[in-house]
Amino acid sequence: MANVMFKIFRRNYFRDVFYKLIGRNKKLKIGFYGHPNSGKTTLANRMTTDWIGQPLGLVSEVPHETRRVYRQEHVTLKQDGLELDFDIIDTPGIATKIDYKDFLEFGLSEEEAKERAKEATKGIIEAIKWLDDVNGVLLVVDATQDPLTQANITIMGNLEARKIPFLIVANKIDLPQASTERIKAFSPSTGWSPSPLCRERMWKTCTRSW
Ligand SMILES: Nc1nc2c(ncn2[C@@H]2O[C@H](COP(=O)(O)OP(=O)(O)O)[C@@H](O)[C@H]2O)c(=O)[nH]1
Ligand SMILES: [Mg+2]
Repeated sequence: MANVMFKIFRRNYFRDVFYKLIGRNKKLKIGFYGHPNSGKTTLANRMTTDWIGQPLGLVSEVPHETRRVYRQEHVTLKQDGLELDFDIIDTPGIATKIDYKDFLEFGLSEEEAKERAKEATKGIIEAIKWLDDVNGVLLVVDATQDPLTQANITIMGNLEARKIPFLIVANKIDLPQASTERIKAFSPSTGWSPSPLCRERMWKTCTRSW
């Protein structure tokens, strides 16, 4: 996963694109958005561990493990004479429905499950507020699932309205049920089509906006 990110950065892809969009003097703040359990924290941890030697947040198979926004400032990537300094913002999963009963099957007590549901709801609101502060987003989708969901469409609609550039990242492609084709097909089906630049330099899947 991180190797692929390296390839993108080595080609100065993000740097060129973001600098063009936000200007050289502004700080790069990249938000990780997507469904609960799509792998946002895992990816953010890989990036921060590789580049600054420390993970950012907790990973769990129980949905909504991340219930507040975590920010790692000054993630500096040095590669081939290039230095890129940015902030990584890992957000709680965006879900359109949170039911505490769904957590019971993971062995949580009713009290714990209710508390988790309450915190997760607050976390979603916090994540949406953070859209005011990010200048680029990785929309992390689980490639074993159908990406055409209300939550993903809502996130993309928000990004589009705010003119925030984003990449769709097809995660969990190591699993046999994963389908990157379905993720690629997702862009046109929602009215977004990959730009020629994205097609050329695609990392797994890439959608419009630059
Ligand atoms: N097989 C596989 N599992 C992954 C991958 N990325 C994350 N996971 C697992 O998916 C679960 C949710 O990951 P997490 O990073 O907490 O998701 P988040 O809720 O989006 O932050 C955890 O059990 C991870 O180990 C991946 O690329 N492949
Ligand atoms: Mg998380």
